[in-house]
Amino acid sequence: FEVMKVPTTPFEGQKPGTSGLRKKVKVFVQPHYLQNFVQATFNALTPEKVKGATLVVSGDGRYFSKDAVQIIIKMSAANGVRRVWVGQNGLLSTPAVSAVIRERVGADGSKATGAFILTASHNPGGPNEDFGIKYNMENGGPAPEALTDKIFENTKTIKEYLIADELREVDISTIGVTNFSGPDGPFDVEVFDSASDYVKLMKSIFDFELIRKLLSSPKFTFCYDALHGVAGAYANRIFVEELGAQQSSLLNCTPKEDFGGGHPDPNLTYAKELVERMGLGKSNSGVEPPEFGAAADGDADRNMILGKRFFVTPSDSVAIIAANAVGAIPYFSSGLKGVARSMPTSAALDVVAKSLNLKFFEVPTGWKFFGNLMDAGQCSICGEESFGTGSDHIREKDGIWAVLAWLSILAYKNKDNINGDKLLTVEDIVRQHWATYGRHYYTRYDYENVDAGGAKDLMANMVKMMSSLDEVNTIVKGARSDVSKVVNTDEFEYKDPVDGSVSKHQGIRFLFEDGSRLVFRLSGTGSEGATIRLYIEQYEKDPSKIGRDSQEALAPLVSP
Ligand code: VG1
Ligand code: CO
Repeated sequence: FEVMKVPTTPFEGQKPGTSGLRKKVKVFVQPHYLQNFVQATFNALTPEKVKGATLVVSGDGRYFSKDAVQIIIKMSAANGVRRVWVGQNGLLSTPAVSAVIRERVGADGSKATGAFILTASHNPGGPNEDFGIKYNMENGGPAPEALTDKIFENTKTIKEYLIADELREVDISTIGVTNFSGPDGPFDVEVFDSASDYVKLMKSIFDFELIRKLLSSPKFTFCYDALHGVAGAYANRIFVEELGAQQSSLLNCTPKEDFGGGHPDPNLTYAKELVERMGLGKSNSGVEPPEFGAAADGDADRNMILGKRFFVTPSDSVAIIAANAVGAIPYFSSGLKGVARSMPTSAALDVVAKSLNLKFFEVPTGWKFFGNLMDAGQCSICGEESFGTGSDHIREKDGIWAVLAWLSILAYKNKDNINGDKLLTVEDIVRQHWATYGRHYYTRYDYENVDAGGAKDLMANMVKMMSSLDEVNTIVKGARSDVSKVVNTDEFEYKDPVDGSVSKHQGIRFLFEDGSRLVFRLSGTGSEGATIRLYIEQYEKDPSKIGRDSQEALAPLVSP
């Protein structure tokens, strides 16, 4: 093949957000738009690093992915990349990409040096919805801010990109290697099975035999909803083939380009079918709900855990996994190195860390901040309130891992009574946890698609207001007399303990005397306008008060 230099001009707004560049498909399909971003990334990585590289290119299979894979293959060839690895049909979950970078060894002994992940995660897909792209590094984790800043700078000055335009399209539906020959030597594209490497990794972490026993217990029933995202490509292999769950326990497990028209976000609002099935919906079908239910987002890095008629908050979930990991999960048998959560996530994990005497870290929102801690051997388990949970087995959050972690805890706690009359349930485990550690009532409000300028002004006004605690308390007390006093306000700032880098303006916090907390921050994953998030939390240690409905418990903090 030959290398073409294509002249181009910059596009505005190609700034990677919390997790890559996300825009409407209509924006991405403009001529040169994707190409500019990919070339800006190659340039940021520097030609020396790109030449001879082994790149993984795949994603959640959303609309425009297949075209994007071919474009990136052609640009990789032209930029001197040695080989590109593609999951069959362009499908790889975000956690699987991370696993492939870290674990997969090519037939010739090659290892991946990085990846383009094609996803807009939990955002809807289809011709009128979102597409996204992000770059992951050699450790399997998202590019750090230093690199994404450089990529953004490059997008503002880009003048040309390199592409092997005539390269014939690679059939990504068939496993195998395609060889090409370019000016710098050979270039290969290898299409491989999307699930094998990931399944192998999961089997090395968990006791599959133990989980299998739980799933075959007559008292245990299971349900998994992939919301038509890429998790479906793994659910069948893991839950049905490896662990013996029934095929009928899988909902929406065929990956679709538009996620069946739905919003592939695993929460009580969007995972409607699962929520109904678990007995948490409005209709009462009369059918007894399963004991355990879970869902994933489009790229399968998020998870929602449900028990029968019971919702586990993500902040509780990570705390409970951390409290039970040693013992229940073989990977952690020699203990936890430390734990971490994102700032807006509730302090349930802090209490566990304190009681188990574990190293603890609070980082800004976004998984990229956990990577350094993990690489430095300081953190084993971490999580975010936004349905993200994971560990240092990879450098992304991992939806299926979280489900396997919960199944492991259930299997372990029930192991001596697995065929008995009554199993310990998800709800039992959560209530026992609250009884031991206290309960963090928690909720989050999202004000979506508001005017971007207005949202910025609102945040700026709040920063101004913060300078006077008296003024803040007058407003708070004026609204509700039954909440405690604000004793501190700040804008969260993080200094990475490993590389010393500083991230500022990560959210505005109002900390109350009784440990309650209000946090405001602007979302960094939307594709249009702005989204303001408000996180509300209240700690209750009194065992007689831990069983309340969370909306009711939080009402004083929520209602003006
Ligand atoms: C949201 C969540 C954040 C998460 C991010 C990516 O970001 O709040 O916790 O890491 O999405 O998740 P933001 O900036 O919109 O609040 V995913 O599943 O998109 O990779
Ligand atoms: Co996601």
